[in-house]
Order: sequence, then structure tokens, then C-alpha cells
Amino acid sequence: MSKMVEVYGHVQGIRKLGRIGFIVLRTFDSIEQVTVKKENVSEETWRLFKEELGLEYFIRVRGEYVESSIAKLGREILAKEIEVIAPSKPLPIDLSDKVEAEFPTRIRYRYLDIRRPKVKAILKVRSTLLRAAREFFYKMGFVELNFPIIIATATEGGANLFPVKYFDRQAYLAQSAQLYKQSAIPVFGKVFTIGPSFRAEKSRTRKHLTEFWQIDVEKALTTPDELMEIQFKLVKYIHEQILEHNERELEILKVKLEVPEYYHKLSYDEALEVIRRKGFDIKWGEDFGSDEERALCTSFDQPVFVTEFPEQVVAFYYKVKEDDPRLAHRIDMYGPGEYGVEWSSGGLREHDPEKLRRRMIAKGLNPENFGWYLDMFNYGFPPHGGFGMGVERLLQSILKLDKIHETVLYPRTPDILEP
Ligand code: AMO
Repeated sequence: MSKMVEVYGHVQGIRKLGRIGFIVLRTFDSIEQVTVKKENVSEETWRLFKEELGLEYFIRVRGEYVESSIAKLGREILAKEIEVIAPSKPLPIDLSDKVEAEFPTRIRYRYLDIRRPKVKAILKVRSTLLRAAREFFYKMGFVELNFPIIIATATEGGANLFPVKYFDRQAYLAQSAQLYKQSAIPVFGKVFTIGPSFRAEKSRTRKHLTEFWQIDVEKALTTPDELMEIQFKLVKYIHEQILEHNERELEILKVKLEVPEYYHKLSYDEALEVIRRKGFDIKWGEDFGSDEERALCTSFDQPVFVTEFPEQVVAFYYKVKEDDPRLAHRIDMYGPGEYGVEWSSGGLREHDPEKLRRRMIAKGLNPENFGWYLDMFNYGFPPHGGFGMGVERLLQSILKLDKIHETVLYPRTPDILEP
């Protein structure tokens, strides 16, 4: 095997011995081993290699591929010529994955941190997750839509809105696509979007971001069972696609991915029992906090759906159960195990404008702020339901990451606004 090649990449590692040396070259899609021998290169290339070249220099290497039993790819490049395209300052953080800098330092230099193989691997898996979700819904005949980000009202309750000055009016960043995805139901029947949500929550936890992405889905004439089935199949397909396309990334991240085989379905009351058995004193009518959620997730090794939440903990747009008005048709999905978190929330929606108006008032919201939303239900609005799945939380569970921040290129939290 001998073939002349020209490769561009960053110097990820460099080792200089007497008349020979090695470069680990990180190209955009692989890691190449480059061997530089004094007798094979010009004086200028040898000088450059010995005296100038440093970590993260972006270089062009011309040489030939030769077989190698020690290189990972089974080949190495025997350099003939090296050219520096762009030099690099000495690095403020280690990028080798060997010594990980403290988290705040990594974030400060996130534009360099993302060059680390581990971070790159996470972001590549994220890309597969998004493509798989999109593919899944296209195959099922859903229409992909885009909803406004600058909006006039709260969609998930008023507490955690980011205000935006909109000329002489007050606007907000969307907490979700909720009201808008519902508005498209009479037209398309099956819609989805993959887009950002913004929440001004001062939660400094391993699973909260102020800007996160949702796979937001809405379907006419659906049932709780169908919504669970769709979500389970979606998550399964995402796992399968990651297994198929990200073997190398999973190896870098040392993750053994297991495709979900089936799911558990518990009522809220049954979930309370599981949580109480783990020693938590949660009262009927309370939503699950982080500790309760953890107790639930670690009780299972397959995804779990919890259905029929108490009416007082669900948002105004959920449908109350007709035969038991203490309960509403909300369904949450949880990932299993140590890294399990709430993957999604969803359920059936109320489409009777008068009932909706009353629920808004009961929940302390002013129906006047929801004029167009309430009005749209007066024009032949089909019954419907849907869900919003958190992209970062799902990825965090899949890749068994301690911090959700690792799943985004540039995380946003109460403390992080730059870069
Ligand atoms: P909810 O507010 O439960 O529901 O959000 C849906 C999913 O989004 C993820 N998520 C978050 N991820 C990171 N940081 C956060 N601060 C954060 N908050 C939520 C979670 C959660 O399950 N409109 C409804 C969905 C629907 O009913 O269709 C909604 O927004 O994974």
C-alpha cells in the first residue's frame, strides 16, 4: 500500500525524537498518524517540524500512506512536506482528553474545548439524534413547521419568562411552541418542530438549561396509548440510529448503548408508590422534584411513562379526565437508571374554549392575554394531543453525562452567557 495524499488538519499531538518524529493530526473527520523522517523531507520542512510546529497549528501534510500495525487506522502518513496554514498561540487549556480542565475554565474557552475528541463526539451524536427524530416524523407523515420565538404571552405559566423589548411593546422569548403547534392541528393533523425553548429559571442543576431544544409534536384524534407508542418508537429509533452511525463516538465516550426493548406504564398513583418505597414522603397532588424523579428512574431499566397527573400540577392546556376531574391527561416519559431524567411531557389537550378559559382563571392566568388562542377553538377544532421531548435531557441520558451542559455547543445557564 502506497498512495500519495494531501491532508489538512490540526496538530493534536506531537513527539520529536532524534531524526524522526510523529504528529497526531486531527482532520475534520478522522485522526491521522503522521511520521516525519529527516531523510524524507526538505530542510525547511524538518526545521519547521523541529522548531516551529506546536499544538493546534492548522497544517497541510503531503505524503504517502503506508501500512502500520500500531496506528489506529491501520495506516500512517509518511510525510514528504509540511506547510503551516495557520499557527496557534500556546493553549490556555489542555485539549487532549487526558487532563480535563475545571468546568468553568472549559466553558470560558468553549470554542477550544469543543475541539476535544470527547466534546466533538457528543456533538456528533447530537447531530444523529436530531436527524433521526426528523427522519422518524417524516416517515410517519408529519409536517415540519417553524413557530415564532418572539411571542406576546406565556405558554407554560408566567413565572420564568425572558422579557424582550419589542419596539414599544413587551414581548418574551418562547417558553415552548405549545400554543402555536396546537394552532396548526386543524390544517395538517400531524405536525412537529425541532426548536429552542427559553426558560428564565435560576436552576443551577445537572439537568437545567435556560435555552434548550424540544422535539415538539402534536397530533389530531390521538389517544394516550398512541402518544406513548409514538414516543417509545421515536426513542428506540434514535438509539438504533446512534448505534448505526456513531460507533466511533460511543467508543471515545466509553458508552455501551442499549436500545430500549419495551416500556413501563404507571399511573401517577402507582408512581407515588414506587417513589415512597424508596423512602420519599411525597404527598398526593405534588409534582415530582429532582429527588423523586431520581427515585423513579433508578427503579427501572426501561423507559417509564407516568400518566394521569393531578389536575393542580398540569398546565392549563391539558385535558381534565371526564370521569375523574381530580386528574388530567398528562403523560411524562422518563429515562431509566442512574442517568435517567424526564425526557418528555405531553398528553391530551383541552379544546373547549370555555373550559380553557375557566382553567386559565383557576390557574391565575388572565384569559385576555390568550385572545387569539382561545378564539381559535371556536372554529371546528379537532381533539388532539402531543408532547415535547427535551433534546438535551434525552442525549444526557443516552450518553450517561453528569451535566446537561455537555450536550450543547454553547450552553446557557443563569451563570453562562458567553461565549
Ligand atoms: P415541559 O415544560 O415539561 O413541557 O418541557 C418538555 C421537556 O423539555 C425538557 N426541559 C428542559 N430541558 C433542559 N432544561 C430545562 N430547563 C428544561 N425544561 C424542560 C424536559 C421536558 O420533559 N409544552 C410542553 C410539552 C407538551 O405538552 O407538548 C412543555 O414545554 O425534557
